[in-house]
Formats: sequence, structure tokens, C-alpha cells
Amino acid sequence: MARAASAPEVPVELLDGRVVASHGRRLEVEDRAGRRSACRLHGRRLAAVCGDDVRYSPPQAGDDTGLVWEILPRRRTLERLAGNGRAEAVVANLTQLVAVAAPLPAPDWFIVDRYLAGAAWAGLAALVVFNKSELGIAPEAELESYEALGYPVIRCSARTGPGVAALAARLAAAVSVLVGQSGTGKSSLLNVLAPEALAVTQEISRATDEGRHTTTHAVLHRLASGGDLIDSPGVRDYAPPLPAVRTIASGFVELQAAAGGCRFQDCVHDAEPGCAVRAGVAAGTIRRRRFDSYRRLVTLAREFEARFPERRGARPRPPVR
Ligand SMILES: Nc1nc2c(ncn2[C@@H]2O[C@H](COP(=O)(O)OP(=O)(O)OP(=O)(O)O)[C@@H](O)[C@H]2O)c(=O)[nH]1
Ligand SMILES: [Mg+2]
Ligand SMILES: [Zn+2]
Repeated sequence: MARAASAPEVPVELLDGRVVASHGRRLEVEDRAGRRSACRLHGRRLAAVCGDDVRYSPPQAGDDTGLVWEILPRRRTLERLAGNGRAEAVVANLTQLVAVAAPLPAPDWFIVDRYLAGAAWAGLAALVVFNKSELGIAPEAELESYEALGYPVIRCSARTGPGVAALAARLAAAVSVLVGQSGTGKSSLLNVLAPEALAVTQEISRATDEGRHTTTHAVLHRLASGGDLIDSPGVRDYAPPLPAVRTIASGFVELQAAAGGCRFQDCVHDAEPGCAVRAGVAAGTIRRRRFDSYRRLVTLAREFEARFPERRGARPRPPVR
């Protein structure tokens, strides 16, 4: 009589899926047909973020969660610089970053600049969305300066509707993430673009009993108008993993363009003679606030280099020019 073989550790049939929500070790995974199921990670060594492509076994009869066995190599990833000096994935396999600002809370343009620089280093397309525009207090000079740099800027209102169609058109062929300060209206925009997402927002706020629609973890939604949109929790501050100090200007298109005119090839636009970048700032062709953003990132990079000298080789390289 044949003995029953002991169950193999890895199920024979694994499905390809994508992580559409990640909350610690609890995940939601979507299969190719768009069906979603709750999953856990198999083993302590695995770590997944929203957007990850995975191989998983869906919940079996009697189970309420499936198991993720493997995380496939990531393509473009939005990362953040963690306090320990390491790069930490925030969202995987996306193509576009949408930096959302609003008149309320008062915009922190340094955060926007750091997201835009991070997008450039990660090879992501980027745009700026200014929400709550129906309040009629848009900082036009700031928004126009981003437009002059070549960033699409969409002024919109999740509450009253203008600009939402233009945003939908920008999202149609992309996998995008909404990022920015808390309270700028990222989830509200998602709810307008994907009305079925509203239920999710309400569920979360009821579950945590916060009474507010504050996002706690990244969630991906397919938009009926095309494209995938990931809503992410608001931040107080953000920094991308930083390349070497002398290449940080590559995250700022106008500084990068001017740097070609600096006397020294490795100019960091600090106090070097013949610096075309500082000359541009003095002449008003480069916006001083953007230069300040750059300087703050240089300071941060130096601080991290001093604290974590062993991480030097691990930093991302700036895009090839
Ligand atoms: N006036 C106005 N208020 C808006 C608009 N969009 C969103 N709000 C309000 O702004 C507040 C914050 O909106 P959320 O969508 O939760 O903001 P969020 O960016 O997702 O916030 P976090 O999840 O904390 O990052 C809510 O009270 C919204 O009703 C808008 O277009 N106009
Ligand atoms: Mg939110
Ligand atoms: Zn210079």
C-alpha cells in the first residue's frame, strides 16, 4: 500500500500576483483577473511593499488567508532614506510620481522638491498636483516655476471637480503614486477618480476608529479611466536615498543645466570660484528656493556620509546623462 507523501513545503501551483495593499505582514494580493485576496508572507525574511510582483498560493477552502512565497525582482521603485542610512522601498514597480500639494495645509515645497529629485534618481516620470484650487489661493509663482522646469502642473479640486479630468488623462497609461503632506487631499482625489475606493477609506477609518480618512498604508486601485493609482499615507518629511554629494544637482533640472558652465567639473555649487549655478541664483534665473532645497539635500547627504561611512558604496547612482 502506497504511503501518503508528506505535503511539499512549497505548493506545486503558485499564482502570479501583485501586492495591492501592504500593512506590515498582512497583504492584499491581486491575481491576473483582478481578484483580490488576503495573504500573509511565508517566512520572516520576506518583505513586500505595495506594487510588488509576487508568487503566491491563494486561500484554500477553510483558510482565510493565502501565502506569499516569493517576491519577484523590482523594477522602478520609490524609496525613502531611512534613519539608519539605508534605502527603504515605499512602493514597487511604478512608473510615475504625483506630488500633491494644497493651500491647506500650508505647502512645504521642500518636500515636493525632494520627491521630484527622488523621482529623477529612480527614473520615474513626475508631476505636481495642486489640489483644493477652488479655494482660490494658489501660489501661482511657485506653480509656474515648476511648469517652467518642464513638470506638468495640474490645478484641481477633488471637492468641486475642475482639473480632475486632466489628472485622469495623465494617469491613464501609468502606474502612479500619490505622495505629499498629510491632508492635501490624496485620498479625496483617489475617491473621485475611483469611486469604489470610497468604501475602502471608510472601512479603514471605522476600523481604526479615528473618525478621519487618514491613510495608514499604501493601496493600489485600478482606474476605470485607465492606469493604476496608489494612494499613500501623508508625510511630515521625506528624503530619497541620496547619491554622492557632487551629483545631487542631477535631481534639480535647472541646476544640472547650469552646472555645465561651472569652472570646475566637480563643483558642488558651494563656495567654488566660477560657479555658474550660484551666478544663476544671483541673477534670478534660478529660483533661490529651489537652490535652498538643493543645499538642504547636500547638507543631509554630508550628515549621512559622516554617520554611515560604510554605506557610501550602497547609494544609488544618479541617472546617466
Ligand atoms: N476645500 C477642499 N477640501 C478638500 C479637497 N480635497 C480634499 N479636501 C479635504 O481635505 C481633507 C484631507 O483630505 P484627505 O483626502 O484625507 O487628505 P490626504 O492627503 O489623503 O491625507 P493623508 O491620508 O493623511 O495623507 C479632508 O477634510 C478633505 O475633505 C478639495 O479639493 N477642496
Ligand atoms: Mg489619505
Ligand atoms: Zn557650481
